[in-house]
Amino acid sequence: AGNKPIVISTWNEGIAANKAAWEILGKGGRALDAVEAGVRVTEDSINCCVGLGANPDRDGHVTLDASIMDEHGNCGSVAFLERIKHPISVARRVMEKTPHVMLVGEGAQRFAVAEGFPLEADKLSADAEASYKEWLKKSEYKPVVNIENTGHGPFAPARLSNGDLNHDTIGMVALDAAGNFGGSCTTSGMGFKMRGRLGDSPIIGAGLFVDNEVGAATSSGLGEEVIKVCGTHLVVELMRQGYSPEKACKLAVERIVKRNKGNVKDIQVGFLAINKAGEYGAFAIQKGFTYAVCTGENKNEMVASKYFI
Ligand code: SD4
Repeated sequence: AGNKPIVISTWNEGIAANKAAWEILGKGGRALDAVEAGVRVTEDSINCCVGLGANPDRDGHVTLDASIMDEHGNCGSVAFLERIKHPISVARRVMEKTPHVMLVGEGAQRFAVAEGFPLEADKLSADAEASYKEWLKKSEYKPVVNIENTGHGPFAPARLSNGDLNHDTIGMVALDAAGNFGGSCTTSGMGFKMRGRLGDSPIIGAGLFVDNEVGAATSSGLGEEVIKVCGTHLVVELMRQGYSPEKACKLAVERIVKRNKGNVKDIQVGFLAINKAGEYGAFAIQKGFTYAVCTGENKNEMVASKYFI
């Protein structure tokens, strides 16, 4: 059944992020404001995969990617952004204050500073420092399935000080009381990536897509695979053809599986989506992808995505 307003977001950190988004949505606020406020919570927390506390690239620097989209089809993104705490808000400024869609690297940082965002120290969090030292021992460049919630392997994120493995790259989509969509996506990308590597998260139509006539979708996982099929644009276009959010996510996953000739046991990609009726759904390649669904102040819970294998 449909819900409105509704906000959904990837992985465990989605719960706290949804809560912040709901403070806006629950009062009749705009989806765009909600999805920005929501993922800022994740950017503020120390975790493996979002914000300045996250894992660095293989040269030891944290480089951040983010994108945002509103109900008018406006979008903004930043990529390869260093030393700025809230890339999602910089992405929004790119959308609202420049004639451009994307700013990257040094130019994105310069724009952020000119807009009043503080330039933070180039310093790893204690957790990231420990993970980086561990990674340097072998320096393997190999994607690990569901790294966000397993905590194992060469990309293993360090545990939080409270012992939780509660970390995430976050994508969030929302439908507000007025029936408008907004979406956001923010990440440090893949831990120990090559310097300069961008994933799907800052690419409109890959990590995030919103079309106010149809719905909104976001993704998590191995960004290269999502980019190759224009993943979230595909999900939204499938919903336009009449498929439910879950079915649209499933068909997009199957496209990736097919492109890889079925050899996907080492790849994780998950999509989630909402349609205009407020129905939501998700689908992933592998078991283990989870997302948070919030439809009320006390209705905010984790859901396990269906999966291909
Ligand atoms: C990327 N899609 O940079 C991101 C990483 C991610 O959960 O979503 N991890 O490829």
